[in-house]
Amino acid sequence: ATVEERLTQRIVDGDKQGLEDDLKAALEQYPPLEIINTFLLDGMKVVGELFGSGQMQLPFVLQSAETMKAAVAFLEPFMEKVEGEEKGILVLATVKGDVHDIGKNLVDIILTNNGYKVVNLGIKQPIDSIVQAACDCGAHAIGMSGLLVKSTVIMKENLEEMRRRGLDIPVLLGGAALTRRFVENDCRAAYGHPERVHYAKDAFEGLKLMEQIMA
Ligand code: B1M
Repeated sequence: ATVEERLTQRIVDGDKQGLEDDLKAALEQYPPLEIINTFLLDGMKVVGELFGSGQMQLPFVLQSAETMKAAVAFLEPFMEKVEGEEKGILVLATVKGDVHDIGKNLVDIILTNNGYKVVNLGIKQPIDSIVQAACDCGAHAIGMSGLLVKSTVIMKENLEEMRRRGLDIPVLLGGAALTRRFVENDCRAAYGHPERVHYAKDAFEGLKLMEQIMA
């Protein structure tokens, strides 16, 4: 198999043995983010399909996730970083009840490498903690991630709560279960400032939106 195929298969199999050697070989041909976005995420897609159709059990999904995290951690130091003044502050969290954090952490890495300060609160964060952190650090935006269908409902409730508190801070929403339509119809209507609620399909769109917010 080619190095590209091996990397995808390593994510599917949750196989870390020799992972770094394959990543090093791939780095000779591709920039680190391309390795993540193509070969590694292709593997996660397969894992999602196998799990969704009952052909893969949860402990193996966890192993795949750990392999993905190890790969991202290995590649991180090889990524290009923008030097200079801090461009803005984002408070970032996976919402209450949700443990998925690979996508959220990619958003953190990409924004941090592009000059933003990211206050990454971690997983299962209730809205109180998110709002508190945003106030404490003077955030320019709040980013919420969530992969479960349940989490999309939580995001909407969070926006309702923020509206009750009279907040007007811009919000980025992302995660596999979200759709642009749900964000633009339901989530926007829940917030006092609909035009400040944004859907980010992927981490790069998150960066683009942050640049727009700070412009
Ligand atoms: Co879970 N899981 N999982 N899981 N898991 C999904 C999400 C699922 C779709 C799998 C499936 O059934 N096919 C399904 C959800 C179904 C639903 O809600 N309808 C599911 C389920 C059911 C569950 C459990 C309930 C299983 C159980 O316990 N019976 C459980 C939930 C626990 C909980 O949260 N309370 C569970 C647990 C787990 C593991 C712990 C084993 C593991 C997570 C490990 C971890 O994250 N540390 C896991 C994994 C790995 C997955 C899949 C296979 C892969 C997720 C992933 O990391 N993708 C996933 C399948 C899928 O998503 N189709 C699945 C790669 C990642 C880069 O993508 O996070 O979408 P993603 O991020 C993207 C964009 O969405 C975007 O940028 C990234 C790309 O650049 N993005 C943002 C994300 N957040 C953003 C925020 C932004 C901007 C962009 O700004 C703020």
